[in-house]
Amino acid sequence: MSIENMRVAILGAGPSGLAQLRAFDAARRAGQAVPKVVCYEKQSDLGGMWNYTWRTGLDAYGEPVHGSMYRYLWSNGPKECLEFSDYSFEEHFGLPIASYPPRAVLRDYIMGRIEKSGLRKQIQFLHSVQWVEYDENSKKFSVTVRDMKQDRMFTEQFDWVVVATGHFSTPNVPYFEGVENFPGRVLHAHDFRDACEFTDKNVLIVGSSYSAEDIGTQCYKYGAKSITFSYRSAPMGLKWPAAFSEKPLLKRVDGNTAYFKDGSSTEVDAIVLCTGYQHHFPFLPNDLTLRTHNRLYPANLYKGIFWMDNPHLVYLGMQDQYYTFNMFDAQAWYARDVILGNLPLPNKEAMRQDSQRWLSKEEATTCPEEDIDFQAAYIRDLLKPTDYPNFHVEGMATLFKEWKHDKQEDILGYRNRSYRSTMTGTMAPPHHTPWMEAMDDTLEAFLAREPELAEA
Ligand code: FAD
Ligand code: NA7
Repeated sequence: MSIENMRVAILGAGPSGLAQLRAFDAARRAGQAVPKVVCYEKQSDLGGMWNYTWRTGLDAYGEPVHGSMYRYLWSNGPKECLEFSDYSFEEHFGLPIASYPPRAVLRDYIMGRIEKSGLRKQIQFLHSVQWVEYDENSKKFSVTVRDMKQDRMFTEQFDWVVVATGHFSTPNVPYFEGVENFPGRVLHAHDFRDACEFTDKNVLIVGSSYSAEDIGTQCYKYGAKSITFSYRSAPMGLKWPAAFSEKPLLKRVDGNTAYFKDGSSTEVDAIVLCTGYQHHFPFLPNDLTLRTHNRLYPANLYKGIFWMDNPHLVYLGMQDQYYTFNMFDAQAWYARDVILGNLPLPNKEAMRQDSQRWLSKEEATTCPEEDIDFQAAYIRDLLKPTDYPNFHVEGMATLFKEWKHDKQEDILGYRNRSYRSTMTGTMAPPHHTPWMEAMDDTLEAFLAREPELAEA
């Protein structure tokens, strides 16, 4: 079949799906023949997780709400570590900006690259993918989609399917004894929207990873009285101010009292379960479904991308993430080149062996610094054979390590730091307002040159 007659479905228009659209567009601009690409997105706009919604539970059309982001969310890593290699922050904003932007600023950046390329028209918004099936005889996928506005189903055939539906949307919600009688609010991080709800409250946060740390510090910033973290495996061990404490795993709840594994207890007004997310693909049959926990190298994916039992099914962005936007680009460029026939796919045994080598390496890492180096090596491996503009992956790894160190030193102040872009060489200017005092998370407030005035 000629490339032009081939059809590719991209499921999801978040950073991963958009990377795939951009990768095909770059090939087209370079004069290569490209397949017909259709992207189905269940939200009304592009941007994926970076779109804020006030909704929780189901959306206006009865589909599960994708968004897990909340008001006042600021990047939890330096923007210099997620910069696109083919579209720098300076190109987008026309001037250097501080290293830790709020959500709206990063969303604007993601969208800017797509709007500039005119790729929006390839996305069918308010279209939710319901089912994907593969037919061995025709070698085609049938993708069944719900047009949410019309409430109508239709099915189309594709030669390749790219799953880019994210994996931080379906909450993992453990049960704790007595929680059904807890008199205050109990929610998962997926449904957390506004820290102001917890002003003057004693908040218990279960979990010890990114969501726990960020929702805990955010509640404190907006006036929570105390934050108690409860960990399953290990405490975060950061230098917490007096209002914070770390406890072992929650054992049970009785009234407002939370009891922990070490026998201690504390009174709390609200419980936020920051207990992670599930990889969840309700639109895929058993034999095409990726089943994994949140890890740097999910099993059964060649190059972390191709479903080994049927490599015409591509998964993007399914890894646990230090690197984000530019890793998705590296994956999308690699997938594109395989789809275009520029890169060969080896036989199944060779794919299995390659995957096994990476899995063994991942299992041998012993600390976050080694995890960062592992993900850098993975990205380098993807970049080598493609024409994605080369970038200083290892330089970014150094920035990630600095970031880890900065957080260790000052969990409430690390967002005031500046880093140098490995893309443009520009040192980020300091932000006009320290993070703990920056209450306005709008793009306008962030880009303003004036410090934010503290409320009288
Ligand atoms: P997503 O952004 O989740 O996009 C997936 C898209 O698929 C969505 O648009 C969704 O609507 C769509 N979709 C899902 N199911 C269907 C379906 N059945 N049919 C059609 N469309 C569907 N990363 C950072 O780099 N820095 C940060 O500071 C940061 N903070 C984060 C904070 C939170 C609270 C969360 C949850 C994540 C954060 N991340 C952060 C990680 C973030 O997930 C990635 O940056 C990025 O959004 C992942 O892109 P993605 O395209 O793979 O998935
Ligand atoms: P992560 O990074 O996957 O972390 C999940 C956390 O939840 C981690 O601390 C787990 O503990 C904990 N967990 C999971 N199950 C349980 C149970 N049953 N009991 C107690 N604790 C549990 O998810 P996050 O939401 O923090 O981060 C995901 C993304 O959102 C990330 O990109 C951020 O930027 C925002 P463990 O350490 O495994 O024992």
